[in-house]
Amino acid sequence: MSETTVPPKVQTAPETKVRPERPHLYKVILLNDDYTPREFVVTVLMGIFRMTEAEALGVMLTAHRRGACVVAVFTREVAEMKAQQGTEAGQRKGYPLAFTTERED
Ligand code: TYC
Repeated sequence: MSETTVPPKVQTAPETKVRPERPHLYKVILLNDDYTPREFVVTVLMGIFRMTEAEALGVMLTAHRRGACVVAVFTREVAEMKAQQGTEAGQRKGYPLAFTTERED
């Protein structure tokens, strides 16, 4: 005896595909100043942005020479958190080190 129950055929609306919006991306920008020691900038970049020493050195030197350098690109929350962490790391040492964020086009 097969007591198999057959599920009733229910009329459903055609599946509507939900496609979440692609989130905007934000650049984290390192700003040059005349006071923060180069080595400290490199240490902060390595610690917060998981860069190698060579990468951090390159970014620090670009900011030093040109006034600013894009460090990395993230979603808004992550970019703002990392910019704040970097800026606060400088403030704790009394340095004017500053990171900003800027939305990509
Ligand atoms: N200009 C600083 C100095 O000569 C070093 C420095 C580089 C500071 C990059 C900030 O984003 C910066 N000590």
